Parts: sequence; C-alpha cells; structure tokens
Amino acid sequence: MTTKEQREAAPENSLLREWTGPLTSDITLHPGNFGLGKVPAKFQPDATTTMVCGFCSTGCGLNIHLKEGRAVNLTPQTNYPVNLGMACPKGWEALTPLQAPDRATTPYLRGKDGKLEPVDWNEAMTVFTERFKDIQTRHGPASVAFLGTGQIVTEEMAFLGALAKFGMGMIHGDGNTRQCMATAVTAYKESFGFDAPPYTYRDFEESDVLVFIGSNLCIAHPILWQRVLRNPNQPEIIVIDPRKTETAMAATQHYPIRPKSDLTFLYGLANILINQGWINPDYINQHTAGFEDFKKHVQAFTPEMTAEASGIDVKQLHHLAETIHQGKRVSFWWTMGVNQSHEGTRVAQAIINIALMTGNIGRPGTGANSITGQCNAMGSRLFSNTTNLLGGHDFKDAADRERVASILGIDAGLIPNQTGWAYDQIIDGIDTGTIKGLWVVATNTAHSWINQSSIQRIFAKLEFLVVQDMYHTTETAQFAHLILPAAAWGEKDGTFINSERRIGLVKKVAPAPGLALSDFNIFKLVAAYWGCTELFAQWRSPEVVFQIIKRLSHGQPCDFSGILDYKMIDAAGGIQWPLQQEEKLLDSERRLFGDGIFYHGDGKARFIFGEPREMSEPPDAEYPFILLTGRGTSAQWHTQTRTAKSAVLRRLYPESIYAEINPSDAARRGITASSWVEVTSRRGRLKAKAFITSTIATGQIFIPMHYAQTNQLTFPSFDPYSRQPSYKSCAVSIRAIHPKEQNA
Ligand SMILES: Nc1nc2c(c(=O)[nH]1)N[C@H]1C(S)=C(S)[C@@H](COP(=O)(O)OP(=O)(O)OC[C@H]3O[C@@H](n4cnc5c(=O)[nH]c(N)nc54)[C@H](O)[C@@H]3O)O[C@H]1N2
Ligand SMILES: Nc1nc2c(c(=O)[nH]1)N[C@H]1C(S)=C(S)[C@@H](COP(=O)(O)OP(=O)(O)OC[C@H]3O[C@@H](n4cnc5c(=O)[nH]c(N)nc54)[C@H](O)[C@@H]3O)O[C@H]1N2
Ligand code: SF4
Ligand SMILES: [Mo]
Repeated sequence: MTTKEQREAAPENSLLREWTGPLTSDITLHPGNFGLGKVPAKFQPDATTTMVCGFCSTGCGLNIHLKEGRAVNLTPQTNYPVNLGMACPKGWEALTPLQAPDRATTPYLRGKDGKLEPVDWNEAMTVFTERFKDIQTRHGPASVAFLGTGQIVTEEMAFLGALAKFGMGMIHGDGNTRQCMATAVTAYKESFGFDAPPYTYRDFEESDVLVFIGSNLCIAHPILWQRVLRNPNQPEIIVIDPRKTETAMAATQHYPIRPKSDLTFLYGLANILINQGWINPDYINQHTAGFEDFKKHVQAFTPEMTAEASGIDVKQLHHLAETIHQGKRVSFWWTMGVNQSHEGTRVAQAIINIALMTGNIGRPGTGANSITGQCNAMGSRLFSNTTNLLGGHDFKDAADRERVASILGIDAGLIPNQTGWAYDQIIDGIDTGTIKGLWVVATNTAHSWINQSSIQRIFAKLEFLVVQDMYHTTETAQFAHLILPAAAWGEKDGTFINSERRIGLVKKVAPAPGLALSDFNIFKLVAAYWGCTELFAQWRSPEVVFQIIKRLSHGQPCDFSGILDYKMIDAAGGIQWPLQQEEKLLDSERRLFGDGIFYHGDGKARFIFGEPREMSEPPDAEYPFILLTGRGTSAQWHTQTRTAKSAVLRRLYPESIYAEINPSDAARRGITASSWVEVTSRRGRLKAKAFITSTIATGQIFIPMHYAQTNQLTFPSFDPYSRQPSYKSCAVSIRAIHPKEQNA
C-alpha cells in the first residue's frame, strides 16, 4: 500500500496524492493496466497508433500500443495539442472496461417467461423490425422514438438520426446531450446566432483572470485544469460554486453563492461593472445589439439586493467586479452548475453578456466558454439530427431540407418539417401512451434521467424497448425487450469533436467481443431489415460518411470541408472547425470571433436577459436541505458502466454512495463520520454514508450522480428554453440511521 509519506511526497495534483492502493503488487496485470508492474512478454507491444480518449470532452490524444494489431496498453500522446503528454486516471484505464465480463456478446430477447435469452442477429433484427413496424402501423410513425448519446462517433450519430427520421419515419428523437449541453446550445444560438463555443484550450494559458461558474474542472476535466496550471501569468482564478470544490480550493477567489442565485448574482455583477464604467463601449457599439435594454434591466440588481439573494456581501462583489475590470484577458468558463438549472439559458447568457460588454471575446485568453462533457457531445450537437437537422440545419426551413436531401441523395419529403420532442417530452409521451416503442442507444436512462421514481413506472408502459449498449447489465437494459450488443470505443473507427471544436480520430484497436457489432454496422443491419437500404447506399463506412458530413457542414459556421480525410486529422493532431475548403491550417489552436463578426444576419451578438425565478423546489420545514448533485471523483464516469469495471479506478473512489454534509448540520442531527444516513425527498429516499466536510455549506448536501439511487431524489424541473433538467437542486431531509436500524 502507498504510505502517507509517499502520497505527500508526490507532486501536487499527482494521481499518487489520492492513491491509497498498492503501487505495484496485488493488482491483476492485464492489458489496460499499464505502468503498475512489469509487462509480461505477451503484452510487449510491437507497434503504436494514436487516437483520442473516449470518456470526456477534453479529447486527449493517446498512443495505443499494439501487439499483432491489438491494443495491449496505452500512454498519453506528448505531441497532441490538447493534453501534451498527460492523461487522467480514466484515460490511462480506458482499455480495461472493454474486457469486462458483462460485455454484451450476443443480442438478447425477452421471452414469454420474462427472461432475457441470447438470440442471433437474424432473429434480433427480425423482431426489431416487426415490433416497431407493428407499433407504427397501429399508432402512427411518431409512436416510436429514439434516445441517443454524445458518446458514439459522429458518423454513427448521423447514421442513427438519419435512419430513424428519414428511413423509419420517426419524428421524435433526442439524446443524453439534453441532460448536459442543451442550455449552452440554446444560449449560444440566441446570443451568437449559432451554437459555437468560441475558445481554444490555449486560452486557459493566456488569460490573466479565469472565472469558473458551476464548473469543477479539477475533477471533471483534470487535463484542462493542467492547462490552467501551465498559465505563466499568475492568473486570478475565480470559482463561483456553492461548494468549496477541489477547483475552489485551488482558486485565488471563491464565491460560494446560494444555489440557483447565479442569475441575480451575475446581473448584480453587471450592474457594478456598468455603473463603475468598467465596460468597453467601442466593442459594444460595433459588435453587439441590445445593450441599452440590458443596462436598464440590471439597474434593479443593486449590490445590496444581489448580496441579499446570493449570500455574497457587497464588498466581495465589488472585489470580483474590480478583478474583472483589471484583467486584460478575462475568460469565463461554465459547465453543469449553470446548464443544469431551472433558468440555465438565461444564466449562460448573463455570462455571455458580461464577456461581450467588457470586450472579453475573440482575443487570446478571453471568451464566454461553455465546457462540454461527453467525448462527442459536440458531434451530437451538430449531427445527431435531433435538436437540429444534420449539420446545424433547421428542420423547419424548406431550403435547409432541400439542401440536406440533395447532399444525401434522398427525397426532401422524407425529412420531417418539425423539430421532434425533447427528452422530457418523449418520457411524458410514453407516460401518456403516445410513444409505445423506444430505441435507446449508448445512454443509461434508468439511472441518469431525473426523477427515477417515475421513470421506472413509465418504462413499464412501453410495448417495446430496445437497448443498444456495450454491456447487458445496465439499469436500462433491465427493462429492455431486446438488447443489441455494441462494440465500444477502441473497437471501431470514426471521429469525435471535443470542447474546443477539435475533430479527433478514434480507431479500431481491439476486436469487439462475441457477436457485438459497431453501432455503425448495427445501423446498416437495421436499414437492411427495415427495407430502406437504398437510402443509405452511400453510407458504406465511417470514412465515407465523414465525407458526407463534411459536405453537410459546408457553408455553415461549422464548415470543415477543408479537412481532406482521416489521415489529415491524424497527422495534424486533430483539427478544429471551421476549416473551409482550400483554407490552410495555419495554427493548431484557433478561436472564433477574432473579427468581432457573429452569426446573426447583422453580424452582431445579442444581449439577452430575463427575470430571475425562484428555484423549483425550495427547502422548507419538512425538507430543509438543498440537494446538489454532480461528479464525485476523476475516476468515476457517469452511471459507472465503464469505470466500475477497472480495479485501478475502483480504488480511487469511495466504495459506497456518500453524502457530503456540513459539520454543524451533522452535529445537530447526531450524524457521525462514515455512519449511514437516510436522505429523503418528496419522491424517494436513499441510504448513504455520511462524509462530514465543510466544503459543503450548511443547509446543503451533495451526492455524486454516479450511484443509481441519486436520481430517486431529484425533482423534475426544466429550463423553459433548453428543456435541460435541473439536476442540481431539490429539497431533501436527512437523518442519522441508528446502527440497530441498520442491522435490522
Ligand atoms: N470524472 C468525471 N469527469 C467528467 C464526467 C464524469 O462523469 N466523471 N462527466 C463529463 C460530463 S458529461 C460533464 S457534463 C462534465 C460536468 O462537469 P462539471 O459541470 O464541472 O461537474 P458537476 O460536478 O456536474 O457540476 C459542477 C459544479 O456545479 C456546482 N453547482 C451546483 N449548483 C450550482 C449553482 O446553483 N450555481 C453554481 N454556480 N454552481 C453550482 C456543483 O457544486 C459542482 O461543483 O464532466 C465531464 N467530465
Ligand atoms: N443527478 C444527476 N444526474 C445527472 C447528472 C448530474 O449532474 N446529476 N448529469 C447528467 C449528464 S451531464 C449526463 S451527460 C448524463 C450521462 O448519463 P448517461 O448517458 O446515461 O451515462 P453513461 O453512463 O455515460 O451512459 C452511456 C451508456 O452507453 C454505453 N456505451 C458506451 N460506449 C458505447 C458505444 O460505443 N456504443 C453503445 N451502443 N453503447 C455504449 C455505456 O455502457 C452506458 O450504458 O447524466 C446526467 N444525469
Ligand atoms: S481528461 Fe478526459 S479525455 Fe483526457 S484522459 Fe481524462 S477522461 Fe480522457
Ligand atoms: Mo454531461
């Protein structure tokens, strides 16, 4: 075991600091487990290839070491512009989950006795087609819907969206990006005219003031945090988060605002900046519209009322405003603390407004920057054919439909003229009986969706549920009538788009287990059995589909028609959009809006704002605590289907579900460290271990999302513009569980 001394001697931010497990011995050595012992001859590599990581949106480049064409281990790529030789624990362990014993190695069909039994692909596809077609015949084409993901390659996403909507006649389809990025998408579209995160990671190194709002970068994007640490300007690092997170601890200023007071807080901040004259009138006049109305709007948000609402006193507010004013290159970064809110879109736009009015956009080290979550959330935002038509086009626009149809060589009449329902509407549609069939691809709804107490009841209403996943054991697979076994990252080819718009390559470096097929090949099979192969005659391989999506991007803000092919992406170390035809790739790190021209018709960015609303379920006498949820450790990924399969990662996070509780709240309730507590909301209850810590404020508790129980508690409230769930606040009560009760 590592000793306390060894841990303390390790460099700051080193993995060893949190590693209490063994250094070399007692971990079974297997291909993914590189670096923990002597590598046996059978794993000695004979070749190396490169690809990007398949967990988070940072998009680190990895060297994959191969023996006889199969991956045996990996190392971070030193010359990739994203990670510069670094990787987080998940990246180092990325190959391990491929070998888990619960990989789905064959399709499974639920028999009359209610048991899932292995079947072959012919039977699986026959049943898939018959059941969905039968539902559509009885209830109309829109009675079958799909839920996709930000975790398959763009080529597969485009295939799923096109197949479902143009081939199978579905109208409704959404994805887990709704849980994650819908707010940023809506905010950017309204403010900039297109969903365009403007930054490049070098901005982390070039700022002199970095403001993180609702983002725990150290845990959720550890390699981006490493980029911050490379900043030579001794920057002010400001964290606005109710919790004193790992990132807040490393910051120079932390503002622990009351949960969901962000909108008032940011308007109050804008009020000070405007009234002090700490704005950039030239930038505002030349490049924006709507400032005068915004100025009027924020006059009501006096420092005093802002302090009252947010819990941050007037002096601190002034200090923050002054820090922003004094910064020459100020960047604003936000993630789920903003997006997952009942008013997230307006909060995101409040951030954008401050960046615009202080002229902090388009220059090095600046920007209103939403950090993405999943490895290919950005691909899903443009090409999943859900919230917009392929390539950022509009379903409702006839010219857009014509254009997409002509590129795909299909009849424009096949393209729906409406945007389908959002995730919550699809779930409601199942509840009300409008949706009878559902196809879930690479997401684990029965764990990650908000308010699980009703999801489980609602899923039981489905006539036919197909789950396409790399494992047959996920919470959602338990409800499935049919499971389709999918190849995973590392077992197929394609591209991801990371947070800074960089298109990176993934490759097949391992065979898929058993009968599992890549999602791409599953979609091809579905097209064949459904009888719409001719629509997808062009869609022969991921590489060919890349050429199709390139054409779909042409002329759009996300135009990447200047990328020749996969080889060019590999050689360049990933390529950010835009890159137009014939354009030379002059810099491996590029940001948007250097020319101050935005994507609205007049080239100007918009100031958009609204009235703050009360949080959806405020605490009261019966449920006096606000529950916050989010990422727990850098070693855990979402619903843990993958990360729980690595012995190394499992040692880096607490074994059982835990709740962070402030010491004074714990003392008042007789809760002791590591004892079991019961947390109850109006919808459900769970047992968790008490983690007593002052990083959480009194009146709040925090439970990571990685445990299936967490969403039993959450309250189904949504931002009205983006329809993103507000996962990060609901009212709960908490009590100690007496050891006798525990044993009973
Ligand atoms: N290790 C790991 N990394 C991941 C993931 C993972 O599962 N594990 N998931 C990836 C994905 S998909 C995503 S979307 C990102 C998420 O990345 P982050 O958004 O950084 O992670 P979260 O922990 O969900 O939320 C961030 C912070 O929001 C704070 N917060 C809660 N309520 C409020 C509020 O009202 N106001 C403010 N200002 N802050 C608030 C929480 O205290 C929390 O610290 O991480 C990505 N990276
Ligand atoms: N309470 C609470 N809930 C939350 C959040 C929160 O902060 N708090 N965060 C939300 C956010 S931001 C997100 S992004 C979601 C994530 O929620 P989910 O998307 O449900 O989480 P994952 O565990 O990533 O699920 C991905 C699934 O795809 C499978 N898979 C992986 N690779 C492949 C592949 O190549 N092909 C196929 N077919 N399957 C594959 C995995 O085994 C897994 O079952 O959770 C949301 N839920
Ligand atoms: S930071 Fe994200 S992309 Fe990089 S190694 Fe970790 S999980 Fe993979
Ligand atoms: Mo996410």
